[in-house]
Amino acid sequence: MTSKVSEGVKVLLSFTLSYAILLTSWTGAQEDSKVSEDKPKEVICRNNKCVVNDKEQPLVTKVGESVLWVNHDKVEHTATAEKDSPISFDVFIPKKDGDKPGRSKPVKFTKPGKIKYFCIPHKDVDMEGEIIVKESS
Ligand SMILES: [Cu+2]
Repeated sequence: MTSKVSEGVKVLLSFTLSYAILLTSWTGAQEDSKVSEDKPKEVICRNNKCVVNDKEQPLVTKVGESVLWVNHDKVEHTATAEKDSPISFDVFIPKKDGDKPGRSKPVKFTKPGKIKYFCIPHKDVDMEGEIIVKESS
């Protein structure tokens, strides 16, 4: 009798667990697609580096989409396109305020191209990044 009860608990537990895992992964996927469709893509500034998905550079985006910079450093940065870049921008990236990271204004891309950019105060430590803007299909 006792073994039957514990068997039942085991089955119930494993069912609950797999359901929980399924639910978690489904929610994560939903959130991901929402981010890429409605919100600007984000470049993270950390330790005077521009980071996309932990390491990945360049950031690839499309015409009509926007990009902004989120700063976890206690110093200000800029995202400034190189002079020979086909698309020019120069945005100020505020430093973090307490626990709240600084956020730049979004940059919306209106034509395709490959952009190299840098941070004015940290060009000497190679704080730079690259964005590829693809034709929207
Ligand atoms: Cu900087």
